[in-house]
Amino acid sequence: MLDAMRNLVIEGKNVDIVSSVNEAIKAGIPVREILQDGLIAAMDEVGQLFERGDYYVPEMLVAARAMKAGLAVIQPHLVENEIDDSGVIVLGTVEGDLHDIGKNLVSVMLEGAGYKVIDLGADVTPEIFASVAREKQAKVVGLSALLTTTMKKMGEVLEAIEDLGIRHQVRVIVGGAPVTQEFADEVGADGYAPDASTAVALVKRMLQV
Ligand code: B12
Repeated sequence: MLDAMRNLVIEGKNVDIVSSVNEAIKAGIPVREILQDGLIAAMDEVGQLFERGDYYVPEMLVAARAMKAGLAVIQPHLVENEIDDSGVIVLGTVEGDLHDIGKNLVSVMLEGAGYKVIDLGADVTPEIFASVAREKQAKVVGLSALLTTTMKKMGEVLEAIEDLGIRHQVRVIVGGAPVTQEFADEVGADGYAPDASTAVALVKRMLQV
């Protein structure tokens, strides 16, 4: 069933994927498994097809659309808790980067864990991150980047936050496929997580202290 689901994403079947995910839920496959071994695994394969030159940007785009359609089906199942007022989280993909699937997943999982998330979308400038963080008194700012060229923007967001004088009030966490703990340390971020579930655990730890 998960094999078939992966193929539907890879082929960009954004209508059939909805019934496939619904069937998997009905069959009792845990939603985390559908997410990890179905939808996310499919995007990894799409990335490999692109690297080999078998897929181009249009094919990646239709696959992304199918992934989003599947994600929308499982989204309500990921929400577990009441909204927690312990802190606003501002989230976005950095300037120049249009990849938003991973960031959306982090957003869904954080909301699912009960946090209030302000999602700024993709291609967000350092100034916007900083000014919204100040205006909304964010406790955490989460930055996503999928390109090695745009991950450098993360350092600029930290500088913009510093420039507004709010660095001591806000924790900055970073993620996205090319980002590592080492890179997070280099740019002076407060935390890094390799996936959405780890991101939730990281935020929970940060907001407890
Ligand atoms: C789908 C896709 C696209 C779609 C994006 C659609 C969309 N709305 O997102 C489109 C077609 C637009 C696209 C465009 C391009 N893409 Co593209 N794309 C991909 C692809 C296949 C999948 C990305 C994805 O959604 N993965 C699934 C999600 C769930 O994983 P994730 O993003 O890593 O997120 C997880 C973690 O990283 C983490 N996380 C993510 N964000 C955050 C944030 C925080 C705070 C935390 C804590 C954690 C966290 O949690 C997430 C969930 O577990 C990847 C290949 C890959 N395997 O990554 C290439 C890939 C990222 N793209 C690539 C390239 C080259 C491009 C283009 C430059 C192609 C071109 N020639 O035009 C353009 C760039 C456009 C731009 N300016 O951004 C390269 C990047 C290479 C590099 N080293 O920089 C990749 C790696 C493909 C490849 N193998 O070559 N792409």
